[in-house]
Amino acid sequence: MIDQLNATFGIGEQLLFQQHASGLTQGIIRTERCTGSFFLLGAHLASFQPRSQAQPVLFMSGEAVYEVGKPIRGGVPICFPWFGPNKADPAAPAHGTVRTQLWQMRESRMTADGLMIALGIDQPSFSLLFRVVFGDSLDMSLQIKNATQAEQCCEVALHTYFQLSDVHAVQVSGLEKQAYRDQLTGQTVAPTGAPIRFTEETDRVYHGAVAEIRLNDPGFQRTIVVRPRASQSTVVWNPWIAKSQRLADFGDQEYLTMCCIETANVATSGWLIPAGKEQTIGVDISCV
Ligand code: TA6
Repeated sequence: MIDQLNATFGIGEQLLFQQHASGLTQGIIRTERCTGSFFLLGAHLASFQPRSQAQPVLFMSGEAVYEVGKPIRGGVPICFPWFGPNKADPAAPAHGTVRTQLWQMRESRMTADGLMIALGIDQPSFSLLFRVVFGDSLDMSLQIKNATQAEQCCEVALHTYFQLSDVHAVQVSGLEKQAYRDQLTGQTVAPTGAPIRFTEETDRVYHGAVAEIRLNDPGFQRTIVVRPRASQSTVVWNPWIAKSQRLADFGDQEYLTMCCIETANVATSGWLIPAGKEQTIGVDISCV
């Protein structure tokens, strides 16, 4: 399996496949622009660090579980075809089915912008193709094709976990003019006009397209710039103290060094894709 992957998709020392300690198959990227890694499980991006950065951009929990059928805590889980609990089936896995299934490598090559990989998975109703360019920035595109003869609805989220120096020191700007649904209270909250700072459990779905969101982190002396594409929802999450203690695959103190800014189309912004048609959501993540 590993030898076959390296023979077909490996790119010298720049893209190597290996077996992770857990037994999962992992792709390791080392280029002049960045380092990175991903798992075939869930097409899960696990790390990204441009050469310009002394700190990783993506957060990974030290308590993460690496097992087929279970989600990996951190990096970029792909939530599809629903977000959060399945409203019709409480027994169904949270955030859909594809993040806990094995995807297949479809393509890998060097491009002008960096090292591109593409992974795919075919479901009964949808075919997904996830393209990622590891360069000076991290650029993700998830193409969702309706593989049936009838229109299909779906939700999607690129559930990105960011590494922080200190959650108390950061602020998130770019969503000041967006109303949001507070997932903890169910209330819709009017635009605040102010950047987001984390002082408690935060779980918000902001509606409306935005050009960019800036995560300013003075402790790491950087600002992470998130540029969504074809996204009408942005989810902002930090579990804070009590929820961190309830999450078995997340350290009790890890809320201090992470937050999620998720590029999504969920709830009233979910997609209705006509028969045989496709939609693509994307995001570019860079550091300045
Ligand atoms: O994106 C925010 C959220 O929906 C939170 O409510 C929390 O559940 C988080 O996702 C993580 O979900 P998970 O199923 O990965 O534990």
